[in-house]
Amino acid sequence: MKAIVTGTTGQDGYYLSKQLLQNGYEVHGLVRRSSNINTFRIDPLISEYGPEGKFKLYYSDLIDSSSITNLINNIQPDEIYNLAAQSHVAVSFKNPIYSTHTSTTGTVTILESIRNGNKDIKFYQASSSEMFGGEKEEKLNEKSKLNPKSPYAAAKVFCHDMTKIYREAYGIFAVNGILFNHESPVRGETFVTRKITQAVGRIHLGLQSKLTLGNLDASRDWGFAGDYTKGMYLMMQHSEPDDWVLATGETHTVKEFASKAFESVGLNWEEFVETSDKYKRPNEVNHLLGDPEKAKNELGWVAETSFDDLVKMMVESDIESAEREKVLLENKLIKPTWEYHT
Ligand code: NAP
Ligand code: F7E
Repeated sequence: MKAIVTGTTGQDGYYLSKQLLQNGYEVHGLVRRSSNINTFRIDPLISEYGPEGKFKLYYSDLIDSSSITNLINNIQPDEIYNLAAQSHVAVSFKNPIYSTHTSTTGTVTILESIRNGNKDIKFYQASSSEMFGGEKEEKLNEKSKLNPKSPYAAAKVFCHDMTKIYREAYGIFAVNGILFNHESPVRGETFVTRKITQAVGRIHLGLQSKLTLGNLDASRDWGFAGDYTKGMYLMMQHSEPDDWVLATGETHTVKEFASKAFESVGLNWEEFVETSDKYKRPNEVNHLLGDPEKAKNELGWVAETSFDDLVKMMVESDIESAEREKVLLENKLIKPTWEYHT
């Protein structure tokens, strides 16, 4: 089996590529060119499976339609997982055109390539719980109303609808995975969970004194990314294409996450966390809670990692990172960088 994974250098790209390679797939990953090599997450996979083996990488960009179409035509994959996106909600308010353009152009380019080329290629779209715009305390499922509140979410709604349209109009096996927040030790450092666990690791080792956050009352249904990429794969193996929610069915506030993370190293979060409007959004999604019943019944998927285990896993990993950082700082091999992070 051959799969193309867009966004292979991202958090989900890492876990999904690893699981597909372990399942015997040939994985073709799309990497966008940057001035520094940005394959740090997938370097272990490159060492184990590539570049002459089953893990093959290509420079491409979602905006470069011709490169994507050429790759699909040349590789003739069985499955395409479209994970690439400018995925930071707060950044999408600052870069709305880029955020919209990358998601939408990339998705339609792939769907058009399948329609005009080989209609047997299966397609996975990375849809998001942000599309619901969660306001009240209710469990959200595949039938809940979409009410996007950011350029990021609006672009995802477009991609979600186009995936459905290509499924219904052309009979393409195109699925939407509506995923609630999922995190891991390789989560981007500017998402709130990782920002917190990274700070906890640094504070624990005396490398940082304060953590500045935005809205502490927002609540999210947080799961572990490695569980969710297994769900993506199961959707692609289902007999019929459809849309599925992946979530834990539990929600926690940012405050609760911070409290649990600091508590795990014996610290009281209130002594270290301060807030600033700088990290608040022009429009906030206040409450997200998913209902994963359909995925459980039809795919046999459940989120296996608990909230407590997720926090513990991320804090432990960030303590190890802080230990390495401390050695480098003490030997003046690096300079402190956290104040530049958003
Ligand atoms: P991520 O870590 O931010 O990874 C995004 C990936 O997209 C990276 O590989 C990035 O490349 C790539 N990318 C960004 N712009 C691109 C462009 N113009 N052309 C080609 N590649 C580009 O995100 P993630 O957490 O793995 O999420 C994967 C997907 O699921 C995203 O579409 C996200 O919107 C969606 N999603 C995520 C969650 C979640 O909680 N994680 C929930 C629902 C949906 P670089 O490495 O070069 O930056
Ligand atoms: O924010 C609040 C913030 O940036 C979570 C993406 O993967 O999941 C992610 O989007 C909450 C928000 O994730 C800070 O206001 C407080 O209410 O970690 P986040 P997100 O916006 O939920 C969805 C499902 C996706 O699809 C996205 O791609 O935390 N918050 N203080 C903060 N958030 C950040 N980033 N930084 C803070 O200092």
